[in-house]
Amino acid sequence: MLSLRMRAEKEGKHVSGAERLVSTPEELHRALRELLKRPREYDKMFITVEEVQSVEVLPRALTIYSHDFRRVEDAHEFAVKKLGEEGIPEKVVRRALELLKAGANPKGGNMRGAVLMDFESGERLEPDRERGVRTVRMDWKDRKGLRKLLKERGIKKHYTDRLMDALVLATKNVHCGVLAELCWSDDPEYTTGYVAGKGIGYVRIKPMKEQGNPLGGRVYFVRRDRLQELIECLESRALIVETL
Ligand code: PML
Repeated sequence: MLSLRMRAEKEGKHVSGAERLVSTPEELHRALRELLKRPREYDKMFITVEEVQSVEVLPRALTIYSHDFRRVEDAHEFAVKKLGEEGIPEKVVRRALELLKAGANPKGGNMRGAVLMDFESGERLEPDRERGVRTVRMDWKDRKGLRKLLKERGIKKHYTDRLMDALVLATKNVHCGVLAELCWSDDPEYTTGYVAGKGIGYVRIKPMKEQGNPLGGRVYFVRRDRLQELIECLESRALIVETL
């Protein structure tokens, strides 16, 4: 199996990233064409194709829920409540919200990967604060079949790769031992974000930011012990999720 990864930059800043696992040359070409079209604007793109030896298979993804609010403030309060249900203290969630609002990269703007946040103290634990930690090497077994399933369940009228990419990523995170996650997009036009965890599932929340705002990213709430094992799982182990 091959891992295909894309990330794009504009003026030195991360703008887009995506990931696929493929088994045949045809799938590789199809996925490559799709990922090349993904970033709206960029001046540099990196494509990595890499052989992966062993792949774990997970039967189901996290369950999807969706909630819409009128104001960003209300959406954020709801995120605090849901992450509280997953055992993340309010003050830690508020710290994470402030971090993503301000841009978590110490050099300004977005990070390429995620913040690792100690779920008890709110301390940042990722070894590199510009790069963060990237969850890679995960994909769906059958993307076509998922379109149908999503439609049937009335969760999403139209399948989007963005939703499916985020869901498979959040599912891998929980599988690796991330306690909970907070995310919204760095795409200025996309205001839906989510919180996720083993108990609460994948909870889509809109709007997590104002339209036109280019800041976004991910915070993973983690236990500080066994950090190296967690990072190794997120960045190195390959995972296929079978269905919703
Ligand atoms: C991203 O752009 O990578 C983050 C997308 C988060 C929300 C996806 C969704 O559920 O629509």
